Parts: sequence; structure tokens; C-alpha cells
Amino acid sequence: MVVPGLATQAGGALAIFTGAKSRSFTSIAASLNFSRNAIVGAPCDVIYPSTMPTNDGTHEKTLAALGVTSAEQISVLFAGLREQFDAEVSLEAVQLLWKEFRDRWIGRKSGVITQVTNNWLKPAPPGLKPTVGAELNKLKSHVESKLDEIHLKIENAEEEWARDERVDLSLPGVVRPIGSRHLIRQVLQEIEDIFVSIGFSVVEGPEIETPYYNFEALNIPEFHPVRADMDTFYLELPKGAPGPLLLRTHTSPVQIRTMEKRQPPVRVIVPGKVYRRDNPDATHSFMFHQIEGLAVDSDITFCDFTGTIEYFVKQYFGPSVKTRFRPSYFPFTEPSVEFDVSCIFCGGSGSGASGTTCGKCKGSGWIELFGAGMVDPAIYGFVNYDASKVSGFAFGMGMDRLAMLKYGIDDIQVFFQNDVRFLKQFP
Ligand code: FA5
Repeated sequence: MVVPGLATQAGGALAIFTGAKSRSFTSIAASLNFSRNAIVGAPCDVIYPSTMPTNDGTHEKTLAALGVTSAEQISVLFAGLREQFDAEVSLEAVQLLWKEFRDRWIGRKSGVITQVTNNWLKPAPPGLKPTVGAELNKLKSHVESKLDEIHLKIENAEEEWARDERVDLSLPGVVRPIGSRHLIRQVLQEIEDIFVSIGFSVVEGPEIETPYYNFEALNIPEFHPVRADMDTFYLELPKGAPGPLLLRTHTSPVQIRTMEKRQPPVRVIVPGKVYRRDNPDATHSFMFHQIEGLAVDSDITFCDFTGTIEYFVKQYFGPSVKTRFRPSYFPFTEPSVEFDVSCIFCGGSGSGASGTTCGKCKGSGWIELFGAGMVDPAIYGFVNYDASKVSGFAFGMGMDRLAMLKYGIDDIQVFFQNDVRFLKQFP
């Protein structure tokens, strides 16, 4: 578009300008070959000062270099700068780069206003100086007042932010639920307390075991039928690793590990996780908790054994429960027994409410508790104890089932589901 009275010079620089006064800057600039983007930035909502050119460099040249010779051309130049400033300035756009933005416009050394003063005003011919001075004053006060206004907004926004973020010490504190120990952990503590009170100490052992400790040193050689149920959960090892490893199937290997390290007297309990191939149901889990017990000394008798178990059972379930033992079999105890406790639910009567059969003990009045026995003398051979001088007993309790009995829990799976509604019942 060619505006009457305007002409362009080669190279797009400002040319002689003699036209009408009422035209908008943009239309004049267009005909002066200014690209809109070069002057006012890309036409988008947010203008980023750091990436946007300040202008096309007109304020770095003198009026003579720009070919400006008339008051109207001067007005166009200033209108361009003003339009550019207005397009760039907004709270969103400048608040993060406030100082850079401010310095670029009114910085003393090389701000746009300073450059206009140096390049346009000072060297302006006397005839144009008043116009340049007046336009510069207008631009300067426009820029300064807008910057003041924006600065105030930035300060207010910061104050508001600080006010919102301020800690009100009069408010009640945030109550964070602190959780509680899992019921299995609580039961472990109860059992530990009982045994510690009669001279046992607590030891632990690895959950990943060698077949030697899990089986052989417990008198369970390869191909022993007992292994059929337990010979499982072997680990995949890298080539060249020494020997197979498996997840322990009971806590009994720690009997061997303890006796290897300690000379009698030994009195320990061993809590921990064990793993079996059992399918999950109300009383079985493939991972569960056991507490092993071992006492070995020079003169431990079967009476010490049953007396210790009875003491534990009465402490744990209450003084009214009775115990009994039945013959059983474990390769590492001889004799071996299974301990029963009188049914905690029907008081040992075998009958439930209104004369029905007690569902817990199935009418027998007894509930199976755990396996135990006198340590088989063959075991002492594996740990270099003199079997003619020492004797002892061992037991292995299922902690989850002990917890179920005491707290009336029907399904072992609830221990592992971590439902907060269940856990909250045992704070
Ligand atoms: C043993 O594991 C023997 N090591 C116990 C032992 C130790 C006997 C020392 C003699 C001397 P048993 O396989 O019966 O025994 O397991 C012991 C207890 O673990 C059981 O009485 C039962 O309460 C619990 N238990 C066994 N299998 C599971 C299972 N899949 N889920 C939950 N509890 C189980």
C-alpha cells in the first residue's frame, strides 16, 4: 500500500514524509516498509520481553541517518516506540523479568529513552529539537508512569502472596495419623516379652537359606519325604554361583546357626518370615511368620520342656487354658510332639452357643497349637556339641495362627491385605 505523501527508500529505511497527519502509525509504518512484527512483536497474547526485539533499531540511529526531516515523521517514530512499549508491557509478561525489562526502557546507560535522547534529541537540527524534546517527554512520562503502575502491581502481588503464605500460629495444628504397629508385630512383642522374662534371648537369621541349613543339618537329607512339602522357592542364581539357595521354609535353620556360634547353655527364640508352596486359604499363606524356640543345656529334661510351653501358653492365652501334647514327628526332634490348647472359644467344652458344636474346635474342645520336641541328639553332631553331655528342646510356632486364635480372626489373609479398617481395630 502506498500512502499519499509517503515514499520509501531502498533498503526499507525511513524516507521522506510529507503526508497527512491523521494516519495511524501502523498504516504509515506499513507503507514505510516496517514489518509489524519487527515493530510491535508477534501478535500473540503474552509477549516475552527476553525474546522479543525491542524494535528494528531506529532509536540507535540519528534522525539524519533515518532521513527524518519533518515534525510529522518524528511523531510517527515516537508513536512506533510507544506502540511497541504498550504491546510489550503487561504484568504477566514482565513480572518475572522486571529488572531487565525496566532497564531496557529506562536504564540510564543504554535504555531506549537514553538512546533516543542521545541519537535523536541531541543531534537534532535546531528546527526539529522542540518537537523531538516534546515527543520524548511524552514518551518518557508514558513509559515511566506505566512502569510505576506495573511495579506497584508486582509489589502488591508479592505482598498478597506473602500474606497468603504466612503461617497463622493461632490455627490448630494439622493432625497427622501416626499409624500403629501391625497386629503380627504386636503379637511378636507379646511372645518375646514372655520368653525374655524367663531367660530367653531373641536372635534372627537369614530368610534366604542354603539347603544345608534348611534341611540337611536338621536331619532332613535329600529325598527325605518331609522335603516333598517344603522343597520349593529356589532362587535363580547366576551361572557359577556356589550352590543352590532357597527361601527358608521354617525358622528351624536358625537353631543350627545359633548352636554353631554359641556353646551351651543356649536359650533363644527366633522370630521371622518363612515361605511355603501352600495355596492361600483361611489358615494358610505362602508367606507367614514363625517363632522358633531352642533351649540346650547340660541337664534339660522333658519336664522343663512341657513346663516352659505351659507357662508360655497360660501367659499368652490366660491362666484358665489347659495344654496337652500328642505324639508327632519332626526329623530334628525326638520325641516330637504337637501341643494343643483347650479351645479358647468354647472354654474346652466343644459346644457353641445354644448347644451347637463349637465351630472352632469342631467339638473336640482342643485346638492344635504348634510342633515341638526334644532336640534329636543327631542334630548335635552337625554343630559339634557333645550329645552325651547336652540335652534340650525346640519348638516352632505359627505366629499368624496364634494371633488369629487370641484375637478371634477367621482369615489369615487379612494380615496381608493391609486394609486400614482391619488394622485400626488393633491400635
Ligand atoms: C515346622 O515348621 C517346624 N519347623 C516346627 C518345629 C520347630 C518343630 C522345632 C519341632 C521343633 P510346621 O510345619 O508344623 O512345623 O509349622 C509350624 C507352624 O507353622 C504350624 O503349627 C502352623 O501354625 C504354622 N504354619 C504352617 N504352615 C502354615 C501356612 N501355610 N500358613 C500359616 N501358618 C502355617
